[in-house]
Amino acid sequence: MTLQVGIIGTGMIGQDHIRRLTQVLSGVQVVAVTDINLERAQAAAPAGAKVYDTPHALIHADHVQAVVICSWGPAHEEQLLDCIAAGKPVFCEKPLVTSAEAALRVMEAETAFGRRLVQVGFMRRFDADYRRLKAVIDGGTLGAPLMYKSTHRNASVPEGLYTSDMPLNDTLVHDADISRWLLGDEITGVEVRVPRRSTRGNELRDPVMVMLHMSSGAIVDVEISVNISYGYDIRGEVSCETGIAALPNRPATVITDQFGIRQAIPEDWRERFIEAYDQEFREWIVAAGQGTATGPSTWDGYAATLVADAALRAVDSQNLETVEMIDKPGLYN
Ligand code: NAI
Ligand code: ISE
Repeated sequence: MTLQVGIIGTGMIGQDHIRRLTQVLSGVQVVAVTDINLERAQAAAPAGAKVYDTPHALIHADHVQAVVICSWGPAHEEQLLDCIAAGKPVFCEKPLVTSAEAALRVMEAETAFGRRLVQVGFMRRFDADYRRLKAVIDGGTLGAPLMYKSTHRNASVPEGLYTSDMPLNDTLVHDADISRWLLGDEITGVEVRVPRRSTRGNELRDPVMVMLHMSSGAIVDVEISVNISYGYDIRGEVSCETGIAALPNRPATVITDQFGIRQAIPEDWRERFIEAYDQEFREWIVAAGQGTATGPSTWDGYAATLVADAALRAVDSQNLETVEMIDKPGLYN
């Protein structure tokens, strides 16, 4: 069976997902696209796909069996609620939504529907290296995880479009989600420190150091730098009671020349996580074909949103800001 999907938002990641759904993966066909910029939607539409004027029209079109949301974060809530109202499985790029209240509204709609429909685009959970790292932690041979260091460096971000809140409410959500998943723990508090500012981002608050306090007592320290220039560098190292487990350096051709011996560094998230995004969609296609979702859920999107909110409070207060979650609905167990 071929899953017929509609894509909302045909910007950078929307185009990359269209490429993987049309040229890389099987069992799926992009049959519809839309964007507030209709010219961009027309240009990105693969052969045979219909361009819709609005997300609502795309979501409710009979030939669209499942939806992929790649629009900006503030647009996600309305589009998610519309997909749930239509009873259609939906893959939504991170962040799920941009406020805790909005996350609760999506959760309420999904729990009332009675079946998981929403999958959030936390692709690190599908990355083979992160999965191996988790298997070591879960295996217990190194004892309990005590500390985790999560390094998240972007070569650059679009000037003017990427604002000072975004390291904390757009970028940090990946580190928050992977920390909860790797350590099997919940985040209960957030601290933020702002070191000397990089001049490369002009007035942008960059870099930031974030400390995530976990319910077990473990502490996660996150470095976020978004204008580091040399490449997209993602690292992770877990300190356990009797040993350390870390992500490997990415395999890359070793170049030897007059500048020394070196390996290329990925340019951005598209390159670094290419296989993770492929695997994320492989698993989504199977689940959506069965009318549901897998992996990161609305609950996980809610948790990451609470952490972003707490981080924004913490950067102003310079205090430890607490994260308080509602009781987990049974749907997400
Ligand atoms: P972008 O700005 O390149 O593209 C967003 C597109 O959505 C634009 O074409 C815009 O016109 C369209 N759009 C915005 N609001 C809309 C609406 N209400 N209805 C229809 N179309 C609308 O942004 P980019 O980088 O592609 O990011 C899109 C989403 O993907 C964001 O939520 C972002 O956080 C997420 N993202 C996730 C990544 C990951 O690693 N998982 C990497 C990059 C982005
Ligand atoms: C972007 O939206 C992503 O999700 C990338 O994975 C992240 O590294 C980047 O900082 C975000 O802006």
